[in-house]
Amino acid sequence: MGFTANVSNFFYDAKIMSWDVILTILNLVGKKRRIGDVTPEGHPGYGGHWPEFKPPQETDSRCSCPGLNALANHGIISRSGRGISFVDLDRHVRATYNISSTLSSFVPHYAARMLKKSFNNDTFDLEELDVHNGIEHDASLLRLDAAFQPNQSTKHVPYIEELLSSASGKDKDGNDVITVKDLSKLLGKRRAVSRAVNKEFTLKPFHKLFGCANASLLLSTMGGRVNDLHDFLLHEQLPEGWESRVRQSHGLTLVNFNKLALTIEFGVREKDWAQVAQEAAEHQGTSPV
Ligand code: HEM
Ligand SMILES: *[C@@H]1O[C@H](CO)[C@@H](O)[C@H](O)[C@H]1NC(C)=O
Ligand SMILES: *[C@@H]1O[C@H](CO)[C@@H](O)[C@H](O)[C@H]1NC(C)=O
Ligand SMILES: CC(=O)N[C@H]1CO[C@H](CO)[C@@H](O)[C@@H]1O
Ligand SMILES: CC(=O)N[C@H]1CO[C@H](CO)[C@@H](O)[C@@H]1O
Repeated sequence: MGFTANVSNFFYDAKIMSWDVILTILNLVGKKRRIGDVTPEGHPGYGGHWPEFKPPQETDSRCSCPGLNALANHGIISRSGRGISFVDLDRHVRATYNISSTLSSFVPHYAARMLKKSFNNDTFDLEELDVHNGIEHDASLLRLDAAFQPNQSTKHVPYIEELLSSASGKDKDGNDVITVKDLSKLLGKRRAVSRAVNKEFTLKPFHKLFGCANASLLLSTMGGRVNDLHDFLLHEQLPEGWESRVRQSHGLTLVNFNKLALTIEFGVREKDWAQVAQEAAEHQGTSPV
């Protein structure tokens, strides 16, 4: 990337970060939205009515991210998952999940840079996001490592079921809820096992944080609720009547999002899983991962 692009990226980042701090403070003083009044009027999903869910066709493009696949499965972005503009992605991620304008703009900008495309003018297909060690990385919660499953839109159902059944919390109605601790524990296990069984394993600190960042979205936007996560992770579907659990008036900011991600990261104890990892490596000859 040229010098001008770097300079313009720098100013973009600085602007976004300062604005994000302001939004975080405004969220502290602002009133939370009423339950049932989170998805903005005029946007798909208003009043809990999401456009029809249709599972993807063979030829549709999907990626490793359940949040984006769900947008395509409901036709909020193109159902084919192709020709999506970064600008539309920003807008729809923001309104569907009630993500702050700073976070919803930052991530697609990051993706556009990764793909060497223009945020304002270009489009992409969902599968393009799965460049290994671009954003997509090893030791994920929902997918096998790319070395074992090159097609990262393929869900690894046993991982998802393990995540859903790991929920140790309860909400006030007694429903199962996934907690920060549950996520730290499972990420520790994924890292230890992947490191032991995957010869091509890589996980830079920055990708560790990405993993936690994405995991944290399960807690913030989905409230960790297992009933909702069942549809969201296994079918990449927004449950009927669902709305984002983020109710702050300016949406989930980068500051809050990173704070939660770091809390998860600090709880990760890869060492606790040494035994499990060793056994997985020993069994590798006889069964897949
Ligand atoms: C704004 C644009 C977004 C982009 C470009 C994006 C991209 C990605 C990518 C490339 C991955 C794969 C990372 C890996 O290898 O584990 C991923 C994972 C994930 N994303 Fe997104 N995502 C976006 C928004 C969202 C939103 C709004 C949610 C809301 C729920 C979400 C939830 C997740 C989850 C739960 C994972 C799985 C993490 C794991 O398996 O460990 N994403 N995302
Ligand atoms: C994007 O398109 C606009 C006009 O549509 C043009 O002025 C601008 O230079 C383009 N930007 C890039 C980065 O290609
Ligand atoms: C990738 O996997 C998905 C879901 O498992 C499937 O629908 C799609 O056709 C696969 N894509 C390729 C290129 O094999
Ligand atoms: C960033 C964003 O879109 N925030 C929205 C969160 O939800 C409330 C309620 O609809 C909206 O007013 C905010 O604009
Ligand atoms: C919305 C969001 O922040 N998604 C993150 C998912 O994880 C990738 C890397 O794994 C990040 O780049 C995205 O920002």
